[in-house]
Amino acid sequence: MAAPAHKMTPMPELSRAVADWVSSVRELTQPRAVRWIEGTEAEARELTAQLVRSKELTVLNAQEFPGCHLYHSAPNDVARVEHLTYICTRSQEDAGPNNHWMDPQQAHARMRELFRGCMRERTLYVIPYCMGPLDSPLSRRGVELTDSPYVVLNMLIMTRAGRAALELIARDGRFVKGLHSIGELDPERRFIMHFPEELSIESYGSGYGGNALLGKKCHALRIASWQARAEGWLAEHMLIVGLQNPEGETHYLACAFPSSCGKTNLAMLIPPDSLPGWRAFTVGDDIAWLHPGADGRLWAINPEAGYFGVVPGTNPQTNRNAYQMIRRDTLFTNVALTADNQPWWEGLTAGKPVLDWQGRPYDPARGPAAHPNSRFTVSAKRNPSYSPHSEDASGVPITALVFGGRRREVAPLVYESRDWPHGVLLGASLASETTAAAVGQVGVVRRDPMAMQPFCGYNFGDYWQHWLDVGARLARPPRIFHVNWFRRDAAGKFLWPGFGENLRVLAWMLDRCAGKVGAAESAIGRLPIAADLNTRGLNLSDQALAALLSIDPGVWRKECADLGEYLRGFGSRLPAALLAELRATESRL
Ligand code: OXD
Ligand code: MN
Repeated sequence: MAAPAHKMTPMPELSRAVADWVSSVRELTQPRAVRWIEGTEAEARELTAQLVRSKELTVLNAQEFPGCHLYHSAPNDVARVEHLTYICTRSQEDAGPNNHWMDPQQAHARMRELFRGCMRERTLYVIPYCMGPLDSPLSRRGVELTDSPYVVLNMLIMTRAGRAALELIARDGRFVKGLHSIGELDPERRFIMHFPEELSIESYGSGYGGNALLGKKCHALRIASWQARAEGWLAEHMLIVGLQNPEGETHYLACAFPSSCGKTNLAMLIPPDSLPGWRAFTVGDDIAWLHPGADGRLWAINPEAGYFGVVPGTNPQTNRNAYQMIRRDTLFTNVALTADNQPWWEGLTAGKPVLDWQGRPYDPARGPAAHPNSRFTVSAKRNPSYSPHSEDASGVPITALVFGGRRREVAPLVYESRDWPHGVLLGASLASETTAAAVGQVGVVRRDPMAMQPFCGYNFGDYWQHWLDVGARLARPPRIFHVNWFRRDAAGKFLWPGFGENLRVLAWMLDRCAGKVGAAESAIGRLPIAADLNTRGLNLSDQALAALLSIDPGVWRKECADLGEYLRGFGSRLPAALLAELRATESRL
């Protein structure tokens, strides 16, 4: 007689805590049905087919882009909404001047009114997920409840979602609760609320990735940064890349850049022909969770399983890996379409758009064909440079941390901090021109410490102290660098070629970490000695290199004065050690 088929426990029976919460949300939101996400491929296929039938997804040209689909978001819902994003802690001081704050009770009451009955005629999806490898002690878990099947498809790519995650939740009992509804997609009825003290998130009125895929910015940065502080680690807006040198040694770097400043390109860097023997491996493109290890080093995991990347500008020259990666099994959001149903975006040299990102006949007078913040969602495993260590339960050891901004002037191409506390000052001093990733004016310089301005779930003053404390615990801390790929000359031309050529700068950093090269001490930190930076084969004049490595003391005195004013805004929460670092820099200037 055949053995009876193995019967799996129904998902609602796996965790009482999750089931109770789902029941209470069901009562509040009144969905027509509840569906628990198992995380199987068949389920993803079925949901995709359902969205194709309802015309929410368009199937793209199956010859050129097999398995790819296009989604149009509401035109008023195309970016993160920082002005509607709140940290709701009992004390306003704990959220800090860097966050919008609302009293938790008031926020809950407001959100309850929005959520009440909002899912009538809709299905409530229950998505248990794990941020980080399933078997890693560094991973953390959550459950997102949403009425958006588009969010489900994205979460299935971006996280380890489904039954396995729920089994882990059932075992350790702790999870971040994320409740999401697209609501009416009305910007007047849109809020992204975080309750770090309760490990919960409530997001209403937006279907855009950063506001709606709650595992990403909301959990893996805002809530996780709070958890990380309590537990002694760091949740950072950083890519993780492994660089293998011609001798075959691999070192990992974690690099923080503000949104749309080339993190995905750097994470997937293609070594130029002029640097033979180098290889790059991507561990993560947006978020790093950094844990002090027993060996005194800092170890990193990428909590995500996919990339939610900016599409425009991606082409075989700028990022061949990304270009190849998004040619199959990719969900595109807000790109344009060609006559033969291929996705199209600014930066592609082939093809012509006929429909713009809103599905209207393309008219250049109405602006770009693809939205400047149009996105791809794709599994990290599709990346040709996917690191074989991406799933390592212990993470990868970090040799160097890199902070960078988009600055036309002021910051040199690269400099190194004197030590960890000075490195924390370098991170805290990050400033960058704003981009299309968030609603608001583009191209204005704003302070973005550690590239975490939109993402730190608590008071920056406490956060910098936490950085100082973590560093003090590391017997073998990574070295800390600052880069600026975006410096321009007087005519507005970029001085540095960027993209794969950035490897030259990263190679210099690794030489510094290995003690192979010296550096020129300057008031702001250690600069490369020009001869140590490999510029062979680059069309870079001596004057351009000198300009890239120059600092203007007058400009820097002003920069320090501005930074000091900003830092003092954190009052008594500002670590004295950070102010001392700034004073030391000022006196050197
Ligand atoms: C992102 C962002 O989407 O930083 O990664 O805005
Ligand atoms: Mn980001």
